[in-house]
Amino acid sequence: MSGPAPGGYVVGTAGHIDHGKSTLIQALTGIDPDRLEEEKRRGMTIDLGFAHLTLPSGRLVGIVDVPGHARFIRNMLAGVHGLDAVLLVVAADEGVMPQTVEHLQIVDLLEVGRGLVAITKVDLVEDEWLELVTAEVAETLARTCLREAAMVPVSAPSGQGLDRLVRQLDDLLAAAPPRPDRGRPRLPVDRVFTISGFGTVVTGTLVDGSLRVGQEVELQPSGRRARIRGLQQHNRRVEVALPGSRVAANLVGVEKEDLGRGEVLARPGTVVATRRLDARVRVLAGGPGLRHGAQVLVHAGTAEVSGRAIVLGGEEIEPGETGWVQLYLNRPIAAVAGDRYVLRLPSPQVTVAGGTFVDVAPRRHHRHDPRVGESLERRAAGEVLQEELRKHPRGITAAALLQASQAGEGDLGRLQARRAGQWLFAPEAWEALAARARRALESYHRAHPLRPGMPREELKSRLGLAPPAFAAVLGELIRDRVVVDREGEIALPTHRVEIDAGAAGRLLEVLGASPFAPPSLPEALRASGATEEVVRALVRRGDLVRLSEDVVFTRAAYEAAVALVREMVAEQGSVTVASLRDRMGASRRPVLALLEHLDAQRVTRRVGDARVLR
Ligand SMILES: Nc1nc2c(ncn2[C@@H]2O[C@H](COP(=O)(O)OP(=O)(O)OP(=O)(O)O)[C@@H](O)[C@H]2O)c(=O)[nH]1
Ligand SMILES: [Mg+2]
Repeated sequence: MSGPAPGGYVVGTAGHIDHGKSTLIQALTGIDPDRLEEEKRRGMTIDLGFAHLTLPSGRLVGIVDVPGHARFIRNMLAGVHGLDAVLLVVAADEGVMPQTVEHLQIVDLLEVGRGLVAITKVDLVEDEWLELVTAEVAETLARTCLREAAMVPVSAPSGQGLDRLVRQLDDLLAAAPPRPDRGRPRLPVDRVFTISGFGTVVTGTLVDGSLRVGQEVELQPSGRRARIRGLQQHNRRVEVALPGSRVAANLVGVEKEDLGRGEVLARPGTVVATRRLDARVRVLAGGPGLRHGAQVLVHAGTAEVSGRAIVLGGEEIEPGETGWVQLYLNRPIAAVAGDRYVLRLPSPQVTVAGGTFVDVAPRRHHRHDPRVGESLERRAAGEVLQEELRKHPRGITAAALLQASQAGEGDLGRLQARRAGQWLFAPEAWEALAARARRALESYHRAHPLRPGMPREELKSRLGLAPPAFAAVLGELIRDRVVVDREGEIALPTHRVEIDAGAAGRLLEVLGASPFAPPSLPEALRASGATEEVVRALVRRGDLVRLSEDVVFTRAAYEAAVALVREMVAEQGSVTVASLRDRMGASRRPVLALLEHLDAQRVTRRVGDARVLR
């Protein structure tokens, strides 16, 4: 059931300078992630590097290789968003060093949660030393979200341990949950370049939704519009890029000079830029703490923006504590609630805290108003509710949702949901449902062009909804004019019954040739080449009137016959099969069918052998 994700996975390296991150990636993938001339000259990674790998299971993994040098930590920070797992690299000869710790802190603040440790350069140390280093790494990991990460000793020159590392990575990713598709794709840009003949290309790790060739997109915070001309994943062209993978998008309508890190490519109008954000913050233990009013560097996605931290409900958040802050930025960033971020202090340059944005469009708060913290708590709980809602693509009742997420009734107010009766749907789930209904009806109309629509029961099973949910959903879909109700069946608003004019014309001609004594329906069908389906459609359109299984009149003949019956009843008081047959010059069969039909229509009433008008 849980095969590799179709879109792929993204893994990032982490670790101190010179510990062998890039060498390991090259040994694993055959791709040198150090692509800059300066990197080659200086023998170190300066900016993010990229490679990719197919694991034994078939999993496609995009790799982001980060620099270890403390001076390039901002580049590292641009590479760690949206990772499925982190590959922490610690050199056996040096052990845990400052950026081992700092990278780990960052990974921990971003809650990457899944990781693997490569102890590199084992060819340079004795076994006892390796044991000491392994113990030291385990102790360092113990206080972080990577406490359960496996450690694999490797050596790049000899290839020792590489197979095991690859297998461990495969196992690790097998346990990774599928990336959520929230119907709101975002690609925080981490690289921009031009390819002659193609123009501007941006790359990044795609989250929250998929992108498609031909789509109109918007870049935020700049607000520039562009169109996707082409997409690539791991150097292969794709029509659709799925969330949770490395993506290169070739854009029409923007220049390289207009773009850079911090821009987020998204569908127009789906992501806004903001300078004020409310956030839950965790301050690192052993650091300086976070004072009210502190100047900070905010790293989120691939953006880095300076601003001020307004501590809510106190003067300082102490090392090791959590609290609430309002971040007021010098420039807007494109973020959504639920995004993770890291705070650094500009001088001395140190990673101090991180957490989750809870509100990306907040007001200014009274710092000491206790209600602010409470309302943020509730908002954060709303996120929990939203998360829970996303797990139910076929809808969930409000009561069940509250129970599943342990939230209160009041939290429903902030929930972004589509309501259908008692049922709630995440906006993207609703969109998907409407799209499924549209697709099902499109193909139904194609297969049955003469039917007014699809029976409700069939649509219900196509949508896979529980009966009470279906009734509510259908009501909403009709209200939205996604679908319409045609004589109790469900159709697309654009569906018109298009009767095969040739066959229909011939049928009307055959039946109209002797209007009161038409051939039986099977004969008429044979003579005209029309089908039962055409008959039903002509009856629905009013061109034919069906009197019995095998007697069908044209509308004109029917109306004339009814007029004749009325006239005869007016003249003679009643009408019999025999008298009507004589006047119509028809055989008994159609006349009988006509009178029985008129009885059933409650136009006439039978009295003995005769009929009178009702
Ligand atoms: N003996 C030995 N040397 C290694 C091994 N792995 C890497 N090296 C050497 O260590 C040095 C640094 O390796 P890099 O891969 O550039 O290290 P890095 O972690 O990418 O460094 P930054 O990107 O600058 O943080 C290079 O000279 C490598 O050849 C190993 O397993 N054994
Ligand atoms: Mg490197």
